Amino acid sequence: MLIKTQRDGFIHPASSEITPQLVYQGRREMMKLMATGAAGAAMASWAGRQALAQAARPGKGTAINTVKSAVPGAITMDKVTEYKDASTYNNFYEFGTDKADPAKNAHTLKTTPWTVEVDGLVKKPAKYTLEDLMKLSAQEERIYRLRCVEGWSMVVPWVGYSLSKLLEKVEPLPNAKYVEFITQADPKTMPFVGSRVLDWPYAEGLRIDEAMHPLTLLAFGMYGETLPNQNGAPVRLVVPWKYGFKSAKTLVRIRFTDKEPKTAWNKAAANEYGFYSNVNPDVDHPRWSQSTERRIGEDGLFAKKRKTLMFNGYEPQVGQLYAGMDLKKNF
Ligand SMILES: Nc1nc2c(c(=O)[nH]1)N[C@H]1C(S)=C(S)[C@@H](COP(=O)(O)O)O[C@H]1N2
Ligand SMILES: [Mo]
Repeated sequence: MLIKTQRDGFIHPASSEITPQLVYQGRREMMKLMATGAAGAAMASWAGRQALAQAARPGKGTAINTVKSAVPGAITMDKVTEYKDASTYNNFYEFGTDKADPAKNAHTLKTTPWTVEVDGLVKKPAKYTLEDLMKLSAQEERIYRLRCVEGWSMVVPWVGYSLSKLLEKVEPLPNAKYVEFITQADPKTMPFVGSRVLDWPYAEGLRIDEAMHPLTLLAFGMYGETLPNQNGAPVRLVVPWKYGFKSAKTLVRIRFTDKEPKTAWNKAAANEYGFYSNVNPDVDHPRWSQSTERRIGEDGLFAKKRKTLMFNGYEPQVGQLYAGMDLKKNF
């Protein structure tokens, strides 16, 4: 009980003072816990990591006020990846295929004005300005693991809210079964749109129950600030139990459909990238194993040390979505 109170009592302060105040507050929370003797090692490290995540703020983006997420599984105890690693080692093919390319090239992305259209099989199709979209629900901080199909993973304090908050607003029709995510494809501001690696726009899809799952995050920021361009500004998806490519960046349209949407990587190589793409250590990529991963900034550049977990460790939260399915066939 005490631990719950302590956690819930951890509220982010407003804007300009975030860094020093949170570092201080994180420490104070820890001290209080130690003093009462109620601090499990886990709780102490949770507070510590909150402080760490905030201390890593770069101070370049605009601060976003957040509340701590109450969604089960939304805060992992893993050590938060350094901001500098999470923002310089990226996949964002619109800006090049090298991991260092997006951080170098994405400054040309134009994020204002920005609108996101939500339509298809819904009663109330709508078009949101970014500002309206950001205000639709309270911005939460969630610390998620994200695992790339290529074998690296990161732990990022994302800022956003459950995608379901948006999807409910448009009132999906009974025949809507899937949600398609369509991203920006502007050759004027995205130098590699038009390259033959992928079909543009980069598109993704989820089954409706996956899209509505509270862990599926519509993200506007990370590390307490607006997203840097290379991480998918101004708005992206984060689906923590699936391989990273499902987490589409620069969203412009969300469409409800009755058929499984075509997805960019599945179109590029259907035998390598299935529709579900749940993180699964037992299903190898045709060209490499998926049983281990390398945590960026932690395990050394060439070491692959960590065992990959089923559903990226989110099995307690999402396992039941796939009850009775053959996950080797539906990879
Ligand atoms: N529009 C778009 N979204 C994308 C990609 C992309 O190339 N274009 N790459 C995906 C892949 S493969 C991964 S692993 C994650 C990486 O997110 P990060 O750079 O924020 O870590 O973004 C995903 N979203
Ligand atoms: Mo990826």
